[in-house]
Amino acid sequence: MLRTRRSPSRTVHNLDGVWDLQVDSANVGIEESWFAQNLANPRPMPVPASYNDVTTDNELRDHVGWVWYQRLVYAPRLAADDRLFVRFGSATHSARVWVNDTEVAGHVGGYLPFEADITELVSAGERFRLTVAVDNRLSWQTIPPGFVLADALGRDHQHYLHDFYNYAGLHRSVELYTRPAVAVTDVTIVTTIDGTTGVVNYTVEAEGASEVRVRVLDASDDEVASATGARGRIEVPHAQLWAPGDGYLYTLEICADADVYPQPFGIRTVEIKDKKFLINGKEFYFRGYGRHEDNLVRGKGHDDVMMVHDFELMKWQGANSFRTSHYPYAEEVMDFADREGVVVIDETAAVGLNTALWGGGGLMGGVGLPPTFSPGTINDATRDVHQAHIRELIARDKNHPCVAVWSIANEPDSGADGAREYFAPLIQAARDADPTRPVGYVNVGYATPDKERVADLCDLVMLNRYYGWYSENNNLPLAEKNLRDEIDGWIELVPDHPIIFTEYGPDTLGGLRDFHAWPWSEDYQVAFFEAYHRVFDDYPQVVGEQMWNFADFQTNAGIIRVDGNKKGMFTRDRKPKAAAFAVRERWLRLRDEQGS
Ligand code: GCB
Repeated sequence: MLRTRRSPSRTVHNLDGVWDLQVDSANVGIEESWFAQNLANPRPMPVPASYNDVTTDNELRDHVGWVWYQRLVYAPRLAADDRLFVRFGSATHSARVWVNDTEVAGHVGGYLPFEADITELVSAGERFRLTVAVDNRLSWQTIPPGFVLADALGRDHQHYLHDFYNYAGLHRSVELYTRPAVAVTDVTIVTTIDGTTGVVNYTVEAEGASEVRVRVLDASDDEVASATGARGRIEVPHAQLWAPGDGYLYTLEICADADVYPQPFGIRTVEIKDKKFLINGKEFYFRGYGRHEDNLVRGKGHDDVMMVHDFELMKWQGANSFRTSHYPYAEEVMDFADREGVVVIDETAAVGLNTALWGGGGLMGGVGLPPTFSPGTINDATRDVHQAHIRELIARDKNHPCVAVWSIANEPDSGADGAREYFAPLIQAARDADPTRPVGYVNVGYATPDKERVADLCDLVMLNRYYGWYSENNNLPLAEKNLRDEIDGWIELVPDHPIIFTEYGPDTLGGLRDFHAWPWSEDYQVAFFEAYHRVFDDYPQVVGEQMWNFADFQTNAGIIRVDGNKKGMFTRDRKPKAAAFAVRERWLRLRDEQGS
């Protein structure tokens, strides 16, 4: 889906601000047509934000089910033949939308945009009532999965199989936008490099347009090439490439009859060759983090201030990449990564397809669950939802030069019966949607090479490992040995696959120092990373290190989490722990040695 962009033929009206919100305590709002009038008992709620931490009300924070957002909106005046759309950056996890009394949109999946054409339902210059019901429930047929169980008091609880708080609400901007009736509705740009020439292959969708013209504008807005037709190949002589640390962007300005749509893009290639990860034909080593969209008070609400600050911290540390663990991030973040030249492993929201990890022990709040892939858990219907989600993600993010890899899941039960049958069609779906980027999934610690059933279908191995934390705690020498042994196993299993470590790190209480570098101290985190990095440096097959996590983040309640997960190199309010400085030294050195 195209991002909203202003142009001579398009306007964008931002609807962010303080909306009305009402909790649907008994989940009866739809039956009772709450959309048909002003909410009876609303409270103020900022958009974008998670609603959970904004107030002091437990009922709202822990609510399972629907909440209702509402506001009045002036309908803008339209030029002749223009269409008016309402667009949501996301609604977590599912939503239904009404304009006055008419339902105009519904969407399932909490991290991707959706929109509706509302032209016929509103009158220019008059106000209409915009109502959005948002449901935070997860089931075995949602991505991510979860299940709701009532306790002995009859109160519903949402259980989920992932280690971050189930923040919900309108996390991203809500916009009205206008565009001509005949308009650009999609564009796909694929670039290659031929000597010093950038080759831009493009395909535009603009149903009903009698003429499509495109111009390539450089970063100074000067035209450097042009073409006509809905698809074509354009050569940009002496192209300035998009590269890690150098986010040079061109714009493909598309004119389809009266519509003008500017699509930024970068000229670059990504590929895996001879076990190396190449960007523009040059070896690339990933330095960075798994992250979360997570902040004080606003939860997962997008915030430009925090976004720019986080990128500043990443740059300060010498990072060149991150993974959108464990869901698609806001479009603003992807745009900014393009602009800053930060390389992204773009991940779906398929986290927690793993009852073995979450159902058993009890440490993570397990309640005893059936096998991961079974008719009553992750089944064919889940796979269909997962597949649709992969397609939606790639449709949204395909033109971002920052995106170097598709990660189609985090820590699924990849050694279990049914895993290969589940994943083979999904990996194929990702390849069909985008034949140009490597595809993989992120492997869980216990799905070691002897158990693994999916890795050979992928282009690379991505590993989350916690030797020295969840196992071999306080025994880094043994952790180091086991890590080496396991890498040897992967090299034997999939000798052509490069390996990226997508998670590794211990929980660390900011401010706790210890002469003996015990677990939970800042000193242990420093020693832990030193051990892992020593290992990585010995294996040319390892082409990246993304530690866990950029910053501390909120999780579900549980006996191994104290106000959240503390594996950040920065605290939740972005103060550096000792490891932030130690790793900075390494990453700046690697940056100098590796050139990006
Ligand atoms: C993992 C998960 C991540 C958790 C992390 C941890 O393997 O992918 O979501 O937060 O471990 O800290 O346990």
